[in-house]
Amino acid sequence: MTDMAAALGRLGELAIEVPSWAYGNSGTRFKVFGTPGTPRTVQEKIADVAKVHELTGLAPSVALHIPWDKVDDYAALKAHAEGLGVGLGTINSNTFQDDAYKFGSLTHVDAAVRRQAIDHHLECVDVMDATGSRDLKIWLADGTNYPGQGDIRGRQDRLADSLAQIYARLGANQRLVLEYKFFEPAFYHTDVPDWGTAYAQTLALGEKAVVCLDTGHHAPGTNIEFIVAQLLRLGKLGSFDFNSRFYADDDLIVGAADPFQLFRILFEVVRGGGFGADSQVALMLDQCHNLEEKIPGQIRSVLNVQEMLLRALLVDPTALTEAQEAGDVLGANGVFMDAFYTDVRPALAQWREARGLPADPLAAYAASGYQKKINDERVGGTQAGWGA
Ligand code: PSV
Ligand code: MN
Repeated sequence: MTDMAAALGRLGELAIEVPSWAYGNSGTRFKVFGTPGTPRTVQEKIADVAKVHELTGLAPSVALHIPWDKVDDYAALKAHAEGLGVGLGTINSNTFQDDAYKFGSLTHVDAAVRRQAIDHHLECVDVMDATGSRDLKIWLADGTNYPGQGDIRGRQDRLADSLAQIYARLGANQRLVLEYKFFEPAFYHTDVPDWGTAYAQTLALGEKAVVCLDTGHHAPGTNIEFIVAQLLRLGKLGSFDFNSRFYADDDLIVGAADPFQLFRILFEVVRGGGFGADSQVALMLDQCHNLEEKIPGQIRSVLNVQEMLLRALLVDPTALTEAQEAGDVLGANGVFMDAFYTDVRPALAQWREARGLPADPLAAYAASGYQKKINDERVGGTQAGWGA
């Protein structure tokens, strides 16, 4: 196994972008429960992100969602975030909550609706110019519910055309990140259902277009780490939306449902050069905390990624390659599993303390009084939510 000190030596490079919407209320299509202390504004969401970062050192930036996080002055918002010690990250577009998009957005048959959806993305790039964000992340709800309802091929062609118009607006250092999801809200076909489609569409656009892999967006049993390895190999893995799922797109805490899967994914990330200061792969969360408290939920999430990354870094690449090349099936598997089964928590606690961070960030949060403070302060107004 790789030496623990050597593995810990790489851990300081880990940064996880957190989603603004995780700090607001969310729920299922049956009910959105309110929670005391929930932010009313994007500024309050950012304050909560700053708390997560202060206690973990892991969440230096927050992804925004437009129009949920729309403000008049993005330069002021950036200054607010930086004043709290965090930055503004990916800008997420939203073409799934306007009546005009009932039958699609970037794929719609009506040129006027397509125009509206394209213009929304151009507005998002304006926001990116003001915030200094690198990435425009596009997840589309476009699809159909019944065979024959839409022209699958025509929709693909219109999608390509719409994306090209958005791509043309990007600055030199900006990227278009296309996210795929196999179903929901469309139940028959989805216009960007899989990594192959996202790959084909982004390949046609050019170098500044890459793919977002949301771990919750695959059919049960899918070998996600294979997709990670393949997209890294092809130079098209732009970002992750981490979360975990038991059934559909559950958006639960990353690593909660299947820690071993998270380990396998992070191993391929490290193996493929997707981790580290030189990597262009953005590690993000895309989660909702419907029942648990949101800030501890986010702390637990970033810690889960950190723990599993450290285990992945413990895999000895030389020993693994030797066993693989010798056809030593069980030996290779053993190298892998030894790292996975290592309890890294004591070493991590020491590592945190050495860096001036609390050994146990969740306990530190509970002791901080922050939750009581925001519960007391954030009274009145409208709690932020996903607006469904
Ligand atoms: C919808 O499934 C979704 O969760 C996508 O994963 C996006 O990343 C996110 O919403 C925000 O739009
Ligand atoms: Mn996502």
